[in-house]
Amino acid sequence: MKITAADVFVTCPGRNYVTLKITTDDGLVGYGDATLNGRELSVASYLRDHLVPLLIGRDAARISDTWQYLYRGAYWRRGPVTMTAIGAVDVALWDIKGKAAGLPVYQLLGGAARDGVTVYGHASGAGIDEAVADVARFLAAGYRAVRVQSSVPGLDSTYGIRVGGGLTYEPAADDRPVEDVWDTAAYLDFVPRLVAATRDQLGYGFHLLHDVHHRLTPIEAARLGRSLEPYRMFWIEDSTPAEDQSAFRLIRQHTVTPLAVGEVFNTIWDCKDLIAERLVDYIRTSVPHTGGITHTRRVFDFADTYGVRSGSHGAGDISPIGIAAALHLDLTIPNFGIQEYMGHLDPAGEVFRSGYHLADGMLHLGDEPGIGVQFDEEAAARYPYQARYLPVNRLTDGSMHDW
Ligand code: CS2
Ligand code: MG
Repeated sequence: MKITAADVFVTCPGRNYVTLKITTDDGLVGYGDATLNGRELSVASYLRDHLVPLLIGRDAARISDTWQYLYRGAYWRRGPVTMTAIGAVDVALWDIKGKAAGLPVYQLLGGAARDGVTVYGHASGAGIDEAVADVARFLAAGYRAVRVQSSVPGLDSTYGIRVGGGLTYEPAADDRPVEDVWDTAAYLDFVPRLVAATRDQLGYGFHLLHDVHHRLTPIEAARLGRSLEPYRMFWIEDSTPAEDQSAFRLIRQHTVTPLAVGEVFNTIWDCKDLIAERLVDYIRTSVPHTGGITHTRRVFDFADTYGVRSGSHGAGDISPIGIAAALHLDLTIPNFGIQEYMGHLDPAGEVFRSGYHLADGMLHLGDEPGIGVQFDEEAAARYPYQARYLPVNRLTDGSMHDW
């Protein structure tokens, strides 16, 4: 089963996605998600210019060897671009292996360990009333877990708030990011009120989550965690800039609110201390950005040793191929925690046809062999790449702030 071709597609059906297609000499094709929000073309180039020539002629069945070859062989290990590119190759090869075996990938990973994959949805609003009403809408749709975000009073814009019926938080296409203004004091005063109102009005019969987007100092995060303790959060996410693992030691000393981090990590080396010291409760690395199924499985297995559960990142900038790949892993691991699920904008359904579906607050995979997502090249060509960026943050005095 030799690899005869590997092609990279960049498409923007509502937002940008990068897809790798690997073809073998016996006619099988496998797909991997190579999307890295705001840096899509870097991964496309890494694949086209550096990995595709190495893949041609390799045995598609040797997933583990190919992973090691690409990781160790680069010399410049790790980093989001490298690991997303390796992840796309890995998932495409798992897709091929499943198709060759006539089995969904989760069967190759040991079979289902649960009936479905519990997901959390993204509720948001321009203020408390709108946000609480949006949480209620998710609960009425059967979700068992909901993340709540709201515009912060006094700030012109707050990232993570849905505009209209849209499923994207990034501003319209532009060649540079918009600049938001951030005020930590206003945020810290507001969030406990948002969470209290959500619990007061909707009760405790569901899991409630909140994403801080890496914007606090350790002691501010500790204060937030403590102030939310009465409301039994499922987690607070990314409370401090994630590259400083030692920050979590301080947060941990002050609060029993569960902590989650990991969407910007890309290898086990980014989180091994957090896990081994039990500084977080959920590790949110994602299959596409963490070297694919092969490496993300190692992260989750290691986490299980320390009682840390998975919490896979699943924002809309992960394509349906990346989401499906995560679901195959979620379904099989012992320490599954929760899967984020934001969904995709309408035109994405013309390009990607996924076999998974949502029922009772869980995502369920179909029976198709492999990863189970079809990619339509002609539809993809109708939606060319558009430059789009996440916003950046400045404080009220004009200083750059963490985003
Ligand atoms: C967020 C994302 O889903 C999340 O938890 O943090 O919206 C994140 O900002 C984007 O995926 C970044 O590309
Ligand atoms: Mg997040």
